[in-house]
Amino acid sequence: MTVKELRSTLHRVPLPRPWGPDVPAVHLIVTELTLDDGRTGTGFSWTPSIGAHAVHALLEHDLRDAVPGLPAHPEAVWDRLWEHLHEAGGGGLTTMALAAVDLALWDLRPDALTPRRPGVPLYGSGVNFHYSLAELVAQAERWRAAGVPGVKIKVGRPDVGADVERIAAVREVIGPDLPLMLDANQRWDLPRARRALTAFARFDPYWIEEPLRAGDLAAHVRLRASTAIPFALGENLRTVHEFRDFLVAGAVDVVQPNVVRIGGITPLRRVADLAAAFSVPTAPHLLPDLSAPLARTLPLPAMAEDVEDASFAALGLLAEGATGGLGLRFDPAALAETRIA
Ligand code: SMN
Ligand code: MG
Repeated sequence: MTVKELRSTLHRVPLPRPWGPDVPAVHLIVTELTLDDGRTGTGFSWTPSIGAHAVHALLEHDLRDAVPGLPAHPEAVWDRLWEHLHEAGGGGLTTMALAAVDLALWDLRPDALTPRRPGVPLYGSGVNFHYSLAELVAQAERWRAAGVPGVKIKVGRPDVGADVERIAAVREVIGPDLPLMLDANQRWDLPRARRALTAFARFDPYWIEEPLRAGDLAAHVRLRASTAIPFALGENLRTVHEFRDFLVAGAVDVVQPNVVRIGGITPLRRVADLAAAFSVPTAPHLLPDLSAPLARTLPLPAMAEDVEDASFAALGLLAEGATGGLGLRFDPAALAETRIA
């Protein structure tokens, strides 16, 4: 069985709850991959605001003519296409484009998401850096009412005291025992990270996420020596090699590959297998429609995350009656309405 044709479209989808003044919408690139027997798989790539047109261009100009005749096998296609695109970078835009092909190939496999376990906890994840204290507390109250098994909030204000005030308010709402994750989204340098984590320790953070610039392994190793708070990271690592280096250095406690940025299910599984060999669990980053089902297929899953009002379902992009291996069916009318290229 071989691949016959690849097509892709680009979409801009407004967020009902913007992720900040600069992120009122997210971008989605949808692929249709047809095999020589006529079967079609649907894949996608995704990015909040940066790179969507470039990913679409890579698919149209550099991948569309490279896929016909390839075996309909995700592992084989991934390695071939990664080499094909590598001149433009081993990870980043290239792997975001590759993901759209890889996911379409997995969609053609009915066993793509066969679970190894019944479920993984789905924690409440807030893109709430721009929320006022009152809005943040209201969100924590929604999560408490929903009975979520953990919550995550953004930190990284210039004034550590302002972060402490927000963490204390959320701790107060959720109680002393519920896992409370903190996500700095790479906002600190080493001295600021040390100061902040010292101030946060009394709230018993379940993990600190992306305390430093994502690729700066040496700084993570140095920060590690001054705090016992576990490190979660990986949404901005884009190759298996980068994950390997963090694991070997002992600089990560929970890996968080993003299924799109890493290049699809094929490399995400390679990362999760590698991490499990280091006794490090995997929490697939974002994309709640896929991350939770994907987490159930992994050797050592941590929690999966649910960002309020951000799933494809919540964005009105899905139709009933999914039949493919990914369990997603995009609504043709919603795709037509949001299409920009
Ligand atoms: C996050 C990153 C990108 C988009 C939404 C949310 C965040 C998370 O870092 O980990 O949930
Ligand atoms: Mg994060």
